[in-house]
Amino acid sequence: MNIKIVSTQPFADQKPGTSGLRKRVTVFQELHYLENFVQSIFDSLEGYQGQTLVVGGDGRYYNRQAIQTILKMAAANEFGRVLVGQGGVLSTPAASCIIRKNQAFGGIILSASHNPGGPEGDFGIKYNISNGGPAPEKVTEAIYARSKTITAYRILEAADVNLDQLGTSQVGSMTVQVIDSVTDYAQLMESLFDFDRIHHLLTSGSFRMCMDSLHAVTGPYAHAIFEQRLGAPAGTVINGIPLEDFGGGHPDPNLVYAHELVDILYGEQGPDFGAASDGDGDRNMILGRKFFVTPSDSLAIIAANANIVPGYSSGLAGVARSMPTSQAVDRVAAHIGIDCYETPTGWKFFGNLLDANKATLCGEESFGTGSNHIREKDGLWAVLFWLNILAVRQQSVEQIVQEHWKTYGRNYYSRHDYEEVDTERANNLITNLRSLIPTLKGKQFGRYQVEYSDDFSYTDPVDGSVSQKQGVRILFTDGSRIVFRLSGTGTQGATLRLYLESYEPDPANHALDPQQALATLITLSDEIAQIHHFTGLEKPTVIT
Ligand code: VG1
Ligand code: CO
Repeated sequence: MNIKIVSTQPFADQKPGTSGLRKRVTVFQELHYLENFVQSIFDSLEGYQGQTLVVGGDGRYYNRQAIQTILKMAAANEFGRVLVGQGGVLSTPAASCIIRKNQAFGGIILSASHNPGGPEGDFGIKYNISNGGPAPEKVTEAIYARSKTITAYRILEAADVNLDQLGTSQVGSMTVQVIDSVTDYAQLMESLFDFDRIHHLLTSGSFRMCMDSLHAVTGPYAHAIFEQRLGAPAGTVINGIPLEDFGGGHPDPNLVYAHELVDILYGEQGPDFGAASDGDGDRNMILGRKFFVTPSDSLAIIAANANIVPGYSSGLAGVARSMPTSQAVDRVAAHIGIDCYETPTGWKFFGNLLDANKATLCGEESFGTGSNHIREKDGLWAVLFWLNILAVRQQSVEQIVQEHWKTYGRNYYSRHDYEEVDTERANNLITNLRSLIPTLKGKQFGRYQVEYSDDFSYTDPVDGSVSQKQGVRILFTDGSRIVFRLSGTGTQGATLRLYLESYEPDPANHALDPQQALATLITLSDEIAQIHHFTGLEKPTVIT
């Protein structure tokens, strides 16, 4: 067995963002770049020798090469066993499921999620801990600190592993097990939802659905679950063959990028239900016929209907949402009488709440929903949750949402993204906003009066860790909010995200277009933050 100790120099830019380290593929291909980061992960961990590591990715370009390197480095660093998805493929939720099921020490997930792939696209790498969830900040900070001082990495000289063949092989003294990417995950889904009832719905002839996998990782999972197990007709899953470059598309399930699905659902005689998922399968978009469900509403509706879904019928311990996510779920929590937690953006902040059984359901406005079944958000889980609700309630998606608004009121919501802004200009905008915070309280802007403003800071109720500067929020006396933060997942310049929310209790006013309902707040946001002035952009690049 020949372990090489390779000398290297640190890279200054290996700071994990909202969800792991994301860079252009070409950056990851630089000499030692991937190896440095992987060794920095291992160097930040303790007691993994002889233990199990789960490895898999969303199948994007460079996935296979990266996995071969990681296997040889894991062997040289004395892991005992690696479980790797067939073809190197594991959706993010499946990886989380497999870490938990096998009591693995942790996992490495290769994905840049919804960012485009291919040789000119993005790549990413993320470490998940033994609970199956993204490493918390103290771990990602340790990895970053290590990456700045690293001088060498360890790698075994060995032949590549055949990732396509199920079964066990050796890399030095480490065992590599190539496992089916879908089986464990599909079993978990079957344990949570009423598959018989959903099967009946999908085979009744009166209900049609369309699932768009956007040429990304959920294709095989969706085929196995919806078409094979639940009886939906062949062709229900579209764009279901994962491609290394996602067919040149943007594997982001929203009204802008999943336009093929949107056209189908908004076309004549469209299906009753439509859904899409992202590059690594943790996001979801839910559509009814000619009807879009915002992710924030979806979370609230899932919470309100959890009692009719087998895996959740014994009640929810609590719910959690990221700070920018709309307060629709808060109203449901108050109604049921359970706690609602507000966390910074990124799934890593939900882990402790789920582990401590303080929250059962979690969600983000960015098309992410999930529960304590794993420790990641889960795209197909959300689709199945909706199917279960539809199968029991026998109403349309639109009817279910309208009834929800009638009961709880409607939280109009939208996110405006300003992408590829010059980093310095974006930082200046935020610095300027922060300096305004002390002056805002009580100020009147037309019909809006500022009740409160701050730069969101979160103290984890379980371990007491504090995360500061998580977004500038301005709350108004009528419950409306605007929130500003910079993205932590982009790879080019900076992305400013503006989150807008206003609450409308009166059902007579529930049929507005959100951009219209939020128009005054949109103008106000520019007035306060001078978005146009600082970014140089006339209007947002993406509105969701
Ligand atoms: C974005 C979303 C955030 C999500 C993160 C990872 O982060 O806003 O809610 O958790 O992506 O999602 P940011 O920092 O760019 O706003 V995924 O599907 O990339 O793992
Ligand atoms: Co994702």
